Amino acid sequence: MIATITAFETSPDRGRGFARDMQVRWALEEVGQPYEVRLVSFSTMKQPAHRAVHPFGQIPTYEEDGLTLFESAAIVLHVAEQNAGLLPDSAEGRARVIAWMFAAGDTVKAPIIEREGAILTERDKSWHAERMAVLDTRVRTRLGELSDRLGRADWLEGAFSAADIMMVGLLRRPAAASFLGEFSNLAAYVARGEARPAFKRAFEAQYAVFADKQSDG
Ligand code: GTB
Repeated sequence: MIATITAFETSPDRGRGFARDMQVRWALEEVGQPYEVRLVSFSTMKQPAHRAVHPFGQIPTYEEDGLTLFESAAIVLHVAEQNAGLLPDSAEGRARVIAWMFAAGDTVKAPIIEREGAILTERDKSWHAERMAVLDTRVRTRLGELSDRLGRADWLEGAFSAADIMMVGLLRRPAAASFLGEFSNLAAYVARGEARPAFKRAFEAQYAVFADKQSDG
């Protein structure tokens, strides 16, 4: 049975691939696993049928042979476990890749999401500039630490892995990407990810959803 994932019918990112179905699409493209996409509206996501698959009424989800999953990192890990190419052979290597996937979803993501939220919801506050300076420092510190660890390596843990899908996906978000000019190895790391044929296929597929909507008028 072909896996079905869900994605935004109308993504607020206008086809820039910032929504989390992008990481799932990328993983599926990397391993060559065919998949179908069910596009959902914001209201459909909140309906009981979708909530049965995703308790929080969000995308992406993954359905295959009676298995239903939510959370992009969990889906990417499942795809990586079912197919060769996104996890190292050794148990130690796999554990380290999974640690990096957690880092992308937690330690590195936290200051980036906080900054993103402040830009979206606190612009009109009298203390906005002061708070942004604090949040900018937090993002810079975390990206600096990531940059130090990556050093001159191409990927986080040896060969390209599921960890790189999650980390590059995070670093592409505007609240992080606007700092990449200060960290040349991270900028090159993101560019290396985006240059992969599987990334390009995934990007084009999600962009086509936006482009189709535009041509519908
Ligand atoms: N931790 C979950 C995961 O990784 O799967 C997070 C899932 C999530 O945040 N889903 C979002 C969603 O469904 C879409 S990706 N939101 C609708 C809702 O909650 O009602 C987050 C996202 C959305 C939009 C942009 N953008 O426009 O730039 C970027 C990222």
